[in-house]
Amino acid sequence: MRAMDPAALFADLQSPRHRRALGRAITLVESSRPADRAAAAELIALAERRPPVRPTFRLGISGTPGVGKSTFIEALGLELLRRGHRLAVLAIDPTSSLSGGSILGDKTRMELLTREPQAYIRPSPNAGELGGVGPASRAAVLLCEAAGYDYVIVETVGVGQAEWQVHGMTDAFLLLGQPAAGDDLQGIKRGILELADHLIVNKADALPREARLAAAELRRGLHLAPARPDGWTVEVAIASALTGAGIPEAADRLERYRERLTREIDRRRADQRVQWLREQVRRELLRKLDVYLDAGGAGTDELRHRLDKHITIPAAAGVILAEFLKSEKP
Ligand SMILES: Nc1nc2c(ncn2[C@@H]2O[C@H](COP(=O)(O)OP(=O)(O)OP(=O)(O)O)[C@@H](O)[C@H]2O)c(=O)[nH]1
Ligand SMILES: [Mg+2]
Repeated sequence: MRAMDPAALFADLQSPRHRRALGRAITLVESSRPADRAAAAELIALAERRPPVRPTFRLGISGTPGVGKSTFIEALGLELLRRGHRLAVLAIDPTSSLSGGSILGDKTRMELLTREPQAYIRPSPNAGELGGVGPASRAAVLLCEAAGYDYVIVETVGVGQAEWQVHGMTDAFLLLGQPAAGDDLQGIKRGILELADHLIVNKADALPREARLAAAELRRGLHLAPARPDGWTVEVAIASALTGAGIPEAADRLERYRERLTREIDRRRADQRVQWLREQVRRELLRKLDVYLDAGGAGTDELRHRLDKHITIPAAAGVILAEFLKSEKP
């Protein structure tokens, strides 16, 4: 593949060719090829320097495997399009998901959305590792916004760490539950429940009574959590992504949340950037350390030799780390 010109690609994002350009742009920031890294960094810099004029909204959606996230996003997404939004979805590709989502039907279960000109769906290939959010997800959100999408949804499978990741990169976090998923708050881990700005029990069509019970249980769980500093009351709604019941209400509620947030959106976005920076620094450090360990610095024989010399792993690790840090000094 020939090297990409980031400036030309960025210009294409704002042209009628933006859809194809967005696909290429996200592929570029997801690329781990050393040759792509500089171009990706330049593209991200361009997007950061030229933020969209129209305010944007970033919504994270999570829930245990099979809870109905994709079906819900399809229903909510169509509702958002009716309300005049342009919607981008960073979705999980179920064929690569640990959830073992059905392989029947559309790849992402968003068949109708896929056909909408005002919607863009990008299946993420890395659901297995981090619940669908990878290192490039933040950049992908930025690029969607640069391409004119004012509503960006990030879908993730609830695997513990993924919820924190998505919460840290979005303006609102919606957690989906389902009826009769057993004890302990529908399988939602405590701590995760408290991250949610919105809670919805899906599949109310199939098990209406159980859905109401599940909602009541979640409300009790929320009661135990400390009150939020922003004063927002987290409600637990029930809905059916399949029949569409409760979907307009969910969109209303999100819209209200968005209006409220306008006042403090700058602070929330600033927090997101700080987190992004931290992640970037950590990732870069690990990458360099791996290069060091793989290369001359401490090859396998060398490491084995160190172990013989120092006997314990912690002692050997300490020495190697100190040497690595010294080697990084200018
Ligand atoms: N009865 C009923 N079934 C639903 C509803 N929403 C989703 N489903 C079904 O639940 C199954 C899983 O739906 P998905 O939308 O793929 O769930 P998901 O959470 O995205 O799954 P993963 O991405 O694989 O974790 C599918 O068979 C859907 O048709 C609903 O509201 N009611
Ligand atoms: Mg899904």
